[in-house]
Amino acid sequence: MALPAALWRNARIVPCTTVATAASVHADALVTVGERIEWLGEEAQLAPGLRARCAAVHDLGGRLVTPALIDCHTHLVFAGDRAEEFAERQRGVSYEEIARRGGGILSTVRATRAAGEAALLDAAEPRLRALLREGVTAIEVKSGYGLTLEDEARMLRVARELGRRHDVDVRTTYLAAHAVPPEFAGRGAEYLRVLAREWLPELARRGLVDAVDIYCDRGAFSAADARTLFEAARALELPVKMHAGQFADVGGIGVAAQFAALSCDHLEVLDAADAARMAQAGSVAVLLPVAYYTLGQTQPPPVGLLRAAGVPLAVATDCNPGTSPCASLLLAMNMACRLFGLAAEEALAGVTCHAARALGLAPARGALEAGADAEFVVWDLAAPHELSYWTGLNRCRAVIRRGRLARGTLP
Ligand code: DI6
Ligand code: FE
Repeated sequence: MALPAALWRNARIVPCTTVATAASVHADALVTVGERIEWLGEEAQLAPGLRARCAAVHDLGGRLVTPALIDCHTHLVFAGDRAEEFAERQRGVSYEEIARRGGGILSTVRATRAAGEAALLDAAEPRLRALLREGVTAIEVKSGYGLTLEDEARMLRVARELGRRHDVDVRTTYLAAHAVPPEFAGRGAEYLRVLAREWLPELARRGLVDAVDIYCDRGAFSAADARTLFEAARALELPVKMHAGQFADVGGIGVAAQFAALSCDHLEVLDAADAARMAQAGSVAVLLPVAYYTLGQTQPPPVGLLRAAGVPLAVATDCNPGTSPCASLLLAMNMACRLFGLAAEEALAGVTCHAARALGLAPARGALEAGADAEFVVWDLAAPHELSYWTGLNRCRAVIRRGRLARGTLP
C-alpha cells in the first residue's frame, strides 16, 4: 500500500548535506511522501496545502534527527575470532609479525573456509544487529577471507543474505586481493591475475559484486597489482576502492586516482601530492580510527592535508577480527575526534553524507533534503555533537527507513 504523506514535527533536524550542515540544527520539521522527503524546514513556513495532505503527524518532542548512519567499510562476514592474537599483541608481538607467521588474515581465512553459509550468517548477525541498533541503515561488506572463487562467492552471498534478512542496505565489495592464499604462496602475481581476470568477471556475472577493493600496502599488494585489478573492474564497469597507506606508501593512491576510486581507506601514511590526487579524482578518504587504536599506531592520518586539499572525510568501523573487532560506528566517531582530531561535525558528516559518497549512494542517502530518501534516526539527544561525545551510550530512539518506522519507538 502506498504510504501517505507524514509530517514529522517538533524535531531538531541536522541535515548533514555538508560538514557545515552537520554542525547544528537547521530545521524543526520535515514532510515525507512515501519513501522520500518532500520538504524540510521550519514548520511555520510549511505550505498549508502540503500540511493538509499529511495524514499522519508525529511530534518528536524536540529530539535530534539525523540521516540514518552508514558504515562504509566493514569486513563484517567472517568466522572465528582472533582474540588469541590480541593476547599475543598484548605480550608485545606486532601485527605484521603475527601475519608473517601465518596468523593474521590467513588464520581467519582458514576459519572462514571451514564455515558453511549458515555458520557465516550466524557469526555475522550479532555484529550487524549491533550496528543497526545505532541507527545504521546501510553498510558495506567486503569479501577477502575466502580467497578461492567459491569461498569468496560464499562470503558475498552471505553479505547479500544479510541485506535480505535485516532492514539494511548492503553494498558488497570484492576483496580477494586481501592476502595471498597458501595455494599461491610465492606466486602473488599469478594469484592477482587469477582473481582479477577469472574470478572477478565470474562473481560479477553472478551479481555478487558492487565494488572492487585491494589491500595495497607493505606486505600486501603493489600499485602495479592495483592497476591490473582495476583494469578488470573497469571492463565490468565496477567502481573501485583501495586500502592504502595503513603501514606504508607503496604508490597506490596514484593508481586509485586514475581509476576515480570511490574511496581510499586508512591513509595513515599519505603525502600532500596524494591528497591532491584524491581531491582531483573525487575520492573520499575513509578514516578507520578503531584499527589505528587497536594496533596502537602512533602516526594518525594527515587530516590537515586532506582537509586542505578538499577531500571529503568519511569514518567507518572497519569491523574485522584482526585489527578492528568493533561493531560500533558511534565509537568510531568518538575515536575519529579524539585520535585523529576531527571536529564533531566532521565525524557526523563522515558517517552520513561522506559515507554515502564512499559507497556511491549519495545524494539519495546520508543527507536530509527534499528528494532524498526518508531514512533518518530520532535520537534521545538534543545536539549533534553528543553523538561523538558519549562512548558506550547509544541513545538511538527510532529508525525511519523509506518513510516507515523500522526500529525502536516513536515518542
Ligand atoms: N586492513 C585491515 O585493517 C584489515 N584488512 C585490511 O586490509 C585487517 C584484516 C585482518 O587482520 O583480518
Ligand atoms: Fe579494512
